[in-house]
Amino acid sequence: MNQHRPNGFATRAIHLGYDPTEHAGALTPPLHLTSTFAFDSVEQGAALFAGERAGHIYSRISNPTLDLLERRVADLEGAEAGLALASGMGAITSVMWSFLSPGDELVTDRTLYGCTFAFMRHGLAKWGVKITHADLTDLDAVRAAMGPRTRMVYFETPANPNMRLVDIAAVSAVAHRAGAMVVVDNTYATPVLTRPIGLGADIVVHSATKYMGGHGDLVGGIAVGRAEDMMQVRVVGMKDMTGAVMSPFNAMLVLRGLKTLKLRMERHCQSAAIVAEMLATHPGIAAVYYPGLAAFAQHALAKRQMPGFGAMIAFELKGGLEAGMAMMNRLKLIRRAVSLGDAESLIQHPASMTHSTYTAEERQAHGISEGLVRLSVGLEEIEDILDDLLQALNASQ
Ligand code: MET
Repeated sequence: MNQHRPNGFATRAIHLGYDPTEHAGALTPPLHLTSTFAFDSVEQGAALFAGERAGHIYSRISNPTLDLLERRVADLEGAEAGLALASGMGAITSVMWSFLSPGDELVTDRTLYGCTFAFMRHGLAKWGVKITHADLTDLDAVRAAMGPRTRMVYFETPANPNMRLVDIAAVSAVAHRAGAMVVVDNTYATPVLTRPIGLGADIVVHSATKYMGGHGDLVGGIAVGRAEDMMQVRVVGMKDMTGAVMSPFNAMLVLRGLKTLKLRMERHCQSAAIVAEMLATHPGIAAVYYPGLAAFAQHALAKRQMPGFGAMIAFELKGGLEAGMAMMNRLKLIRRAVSLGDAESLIQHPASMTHSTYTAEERQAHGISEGLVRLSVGLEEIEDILDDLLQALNASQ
């Protein structure tokens, strides 16, 4: 194995952990489309099952194509080990089932992606885990929420859909003092813009469906953290509880996406900053939530924690829900679709789509307004994105 470890982020995203000379000179890593692995002997198979030998047994447990992806993402996130899963929710649920037991408490932010919120409310709570939604942007509230049975603190930064940021280092310090582990959903920022492990988080989860894959052609998830913790998620959460393993084919697509992740994020950030400025000065807009705007409530934290501000923007029209829906229906280029991080710009209405898992009362209590519009700024030419938004905004005034 070629031991050379390049330094640069993009270089590692392209080369790390793969040596063509070990694979007939193939420039790109082979796709191991296999469900099972043949043993040399019964004894060797038994030794693999007993954990006395390293090697692959069955693709629900590990697979060489996934292995490369797991090592690459772990490296990019600054973590010891990684695990590829069937979806972002597969990653989140496999991590939580691995570490939480009945009677444990989970402290989480007020705002979460709809299906994560629903899993806690309808999954974990039903199995005896107490869920406390605290305002994680307020350190006193974080301290007050911690109890003797708090096992995990979980949050997204920026949060889906309203862009709230959480100070990863400060919250991790409070959580660790109380003996809790910290799990961060880093899907919006990607390791290009935030590396939570270096700031104190224990585990990072991702929907690889989004920026990592980057082309809207797969559903996948990733978890990274300490080798020991990832082994626990692999052999308990994923193997025994969720079975949420990523397919080798999707792992290959994510490996391909990773090669251009940094390049794409640079362009995504550049275009989103221009769109956010345009929205912030448009007469039809009531509020814009984008961490890069000087007027963003947590702009100082954004500058400290993120070298770039991402390409997700939330905003509200002066005409509220009705005006927002009319505007979205007038768009000709930007697609009305959930998901994010694709080459195509995508727009959606959280209250009736991604966050319809909350009741209207819950949305209000958790800071998700009914009129909020969520935009994922894509990789089209900026002039075309602006033209489409402007024609839709101006027509609906
Ligand atoms: N997690 C994705 C999003 O936030 C898809 C959500 S709806 C099933 O857009």
